Formats: sequence, structure tokens, C-alpha cells
Amino acid sequence: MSQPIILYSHKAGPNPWKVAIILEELGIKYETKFLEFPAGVKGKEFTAKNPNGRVPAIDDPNTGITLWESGAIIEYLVDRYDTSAKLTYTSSPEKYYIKQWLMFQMSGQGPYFGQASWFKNYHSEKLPSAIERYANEIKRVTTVLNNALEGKEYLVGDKCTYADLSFVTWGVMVPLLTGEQHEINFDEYPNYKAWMERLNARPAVKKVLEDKQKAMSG
Ligand SMILES: N[C@@H](CCC(=O)N[C@@H](CS)C(=O)NCC(=O)O)C(=O)O
Repeated sequence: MSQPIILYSHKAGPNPWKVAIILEELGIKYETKFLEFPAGVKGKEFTAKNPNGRVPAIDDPNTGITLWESGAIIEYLVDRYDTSAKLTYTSSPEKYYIKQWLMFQMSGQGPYFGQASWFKNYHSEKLPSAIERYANEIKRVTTVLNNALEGKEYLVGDKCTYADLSFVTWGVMVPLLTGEQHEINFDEYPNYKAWMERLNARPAVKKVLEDKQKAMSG
């Protein structure tokens, strides 16, 4: 690979940073272009790339592909650049289990955690029943992961895969999504807590979370 991938991102949103973790883990060269919200993300230039007007999206000048939806981008990066299967398995059933967990992240974690954030932080009215519903969904998703991790360090097989990594950037935001009233005591989810600590200790994850902090305070 000769040219850097362009990652279209937003400083605060967790989804582009999820892709950054995979880029860092695989040592892929990339440049981040931060878009303002709403002007950049909803503007004509970006919606020509992503008609959904949301980040992330990537341009890969090495293959000519432009892609959006973080899960699809992650699968592309692993297919194209993870030639030693560092973050994946090529064997069955493991490769399908990885996809299963990525789908769960994309459909079960991302949207529900996103709605929790919306109703707690941005909605024009305070709707306690909506705040409670999504706080309970965070607990439900956390319980699913905690149960799946019983006796295991990672979701699939015995190594960290892109499935595990896909849960990090929303996972670290939980305290901002629940508030004190629905605060989650992670001691009640010991497998989940140890897994998150394991993932957060990885150099690539640390770097991306630090980059996000810097971007947000810059
Ligand atoms: N399913 C999409 C969700 C993308 C998404 O919602 N991104 C947020 C930033 S984290 C965004 O662009 N929000 C702008 C908006 O809500 O209009 C993905 O995973 O790529």
C-alpha cells in the first residue's frame, strides 16, 4: 500500500473512531478529515460520498473504493489488509461468529446506545420513560456480552478480533449515556469489565482514545 486511506470523521462521534482502531491495529496509513456537524456531514460534498450523511466513510486511493457504514468499512479493511489474519479467523465457524458479533454491535449496541445518548443529552423534552428504556437496553446488551464472555477472554476463539474491538468506542461512553440515575455498576458484569480493560490496554486502542480526547479538546 502506498497512499494513505482518508477517514471521514467527527471529533465526538464514536463510530469513526471504531474504524480508526482497526486502521491502527493493522498499521494501515491513514489521514483523518474531521467534518463539522451539520454543515460538513450533511453538505453536498460529503453526501456525494455517503448519501446517508453520516460518518465514518473512507476513500481508499489504493483500490479506488469509497465506503460508508462502519461495519462494512471494518470488514473491507480486514479483507483487504489483514493478510496475516491478525484480527480475524479464516476458519469456520469462527469467521461467521466474528460477523455475528459485528452485526450485534451494529444493530444491538450502536443504535441503542445512540438513542440513549439522544434522549439523555439532546432531545428537546425530558422523557424519563425513553431515558429509562435505553438505559435498560444498555444493561441488556452489557448482560449479553458478560454472559458470552463467561470463561473466555475474547468473544471468538482465543484472540482479540475485530468483533471485540468494534464494541470499544461506544463501550467507553456508557457513563455519559446513562447519567447518575441509571448508572451501571460494572462490578456486576465482571467478565465484561475485565474484557473492556483488556481491550482498552491495547496500544492501538489507547492511541485512538487519546487521539479522540485531543481532537475534542483541540
Ligand atoms: N450505522 C452508522 C452510524 C453512523 C453515525 O450515526 N454516525 C454519527 C457520528 S458517530 C453521525 O454521523 N451522526 C450525524 C447525524 O446524526 O446526522 C455507522 O456505524 O457507520
